[in-house]
Amino acid sequence: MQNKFKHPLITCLSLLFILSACASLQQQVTVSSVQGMNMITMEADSFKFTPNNIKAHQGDEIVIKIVNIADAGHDFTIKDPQGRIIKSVDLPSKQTTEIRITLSEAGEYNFYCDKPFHSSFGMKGQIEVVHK
Ligand SMILES: [Cu+2]
Repeated sequence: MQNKFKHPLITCLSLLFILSACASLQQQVTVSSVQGMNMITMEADSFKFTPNNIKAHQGDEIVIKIVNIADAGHDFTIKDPQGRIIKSVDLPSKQTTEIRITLSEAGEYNFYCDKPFHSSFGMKGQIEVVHK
């Protein structure tokens, strides 16, 4: 009984490992100023965010406009450099959601989709916040 259970679990874990290895960071994109607003447009799909590697400046309030092109609902959750969740927003299928975040600290803000297993499939990324 235990052996029967072990094999599918190992197969599943290996698959997750392979998938997460695919989820590498894309080329870094810097938040740009559009009519005085620090904007970034992002695409959410099953299972990735594009871009997933963003650079911004400390103290700035940024607007992330996320277009969920997938047939499935997703989520955008972001943590500050201390690992505290500062925002968690639903991204309904085929809709555009705008998220405002103030980047008060320098460091790495990690974001991900909090739906089960989506982040291990690659739905994650980072905002690197640097001093002005
Ligand atoms: Cu998702």
